[in-house]
Amino acid sequence: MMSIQTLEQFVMEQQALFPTAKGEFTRLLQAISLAAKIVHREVNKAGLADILGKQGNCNVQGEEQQKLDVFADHHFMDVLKRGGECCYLASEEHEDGIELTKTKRYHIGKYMVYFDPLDGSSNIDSNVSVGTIFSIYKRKSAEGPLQAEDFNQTGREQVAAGYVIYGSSTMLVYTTGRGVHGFTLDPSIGEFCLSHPSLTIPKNGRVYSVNESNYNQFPTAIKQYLQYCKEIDAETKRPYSSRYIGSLVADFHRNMIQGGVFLYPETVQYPDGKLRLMYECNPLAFIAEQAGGKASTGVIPIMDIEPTYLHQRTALIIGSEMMVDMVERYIHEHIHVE
Ligand code: P6P
Repeated sequence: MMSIQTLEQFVMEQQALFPTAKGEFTRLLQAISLAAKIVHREVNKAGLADILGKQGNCNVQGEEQQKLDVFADHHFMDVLKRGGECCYLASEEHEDGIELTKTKRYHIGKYMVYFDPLDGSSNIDSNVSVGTIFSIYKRKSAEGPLQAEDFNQTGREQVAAGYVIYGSSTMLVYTTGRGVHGFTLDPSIGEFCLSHPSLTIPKNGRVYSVNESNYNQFPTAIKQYLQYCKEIDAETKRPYSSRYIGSLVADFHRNMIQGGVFLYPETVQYPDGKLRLMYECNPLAFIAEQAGGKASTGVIPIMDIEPTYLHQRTALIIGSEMMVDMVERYIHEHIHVE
């Protein structure tokens, strides 16, 4: 009989490895886990409760807010504010981050959390998997107002990152730089249980994920790579399979499990790429690299990008190491041909 290890037990065991730890990170992850369970409950009954459809407002991205977007944002903000471990919260749904000065413990929380509360929410009404993505930093400045050095931290300085996928089952996948671990929610006991210890992404794969409708807008090197994917070659098991859900967490998670590469390159509409650095690309890049995969713009590693703006965008090529390498090779050769 398989023994059950909950997320809480797992994190406490990890904390025990650091005798000086005071449990702040454990409490932070418990808060994230609680918000994820609350969102899970609403996502799973969205079709029943009056929570489907559009909120009628637009978020700072100019995107129509889905009711579940607003619901998820509210609950992640609420549990993280009340948890007392954070000094700064930034959400895709708000133009500016929120600096938390005093917490109920009258000390300044040491963590900065950037999150996309419900990524892929435009898919909710069609019952497609959606997700939450979070990225965690430690403040660098001493107590007092946060400084530029706190906001300029690259993805390399994340202390933790993770995502929740609300799909056929609800999973929380996270890393603290010591491998990637996946937990599946067991609603019957209300706990995330360890189901994918030490998750690794296959070094190679046969799946590529891209919105092909943007083909004519892609850089030439990307077009050439997509042609490569379609060529018939038994030795390299091509043509590959094209799989695109249009929900980043769902596309990324499938490639984590099966192997594959996800591409959202620059387009005419999104000359810097569509996806957001701080709360989509950096956290998934941290997870990908910790799982033995790779994440880049096609030219530089995602986690080396210098942050300049909370909602800045970037091109994203992420997944199996050998597949990302191949995309980078096409881009590198093309840059040197032009
Ligand atoms: P497109 C969803 O809106 C999202 O932010 C990601 O979840 C997804 O990968 C991407 O946009 C899809 O964008 O332009 O292909 O619809």
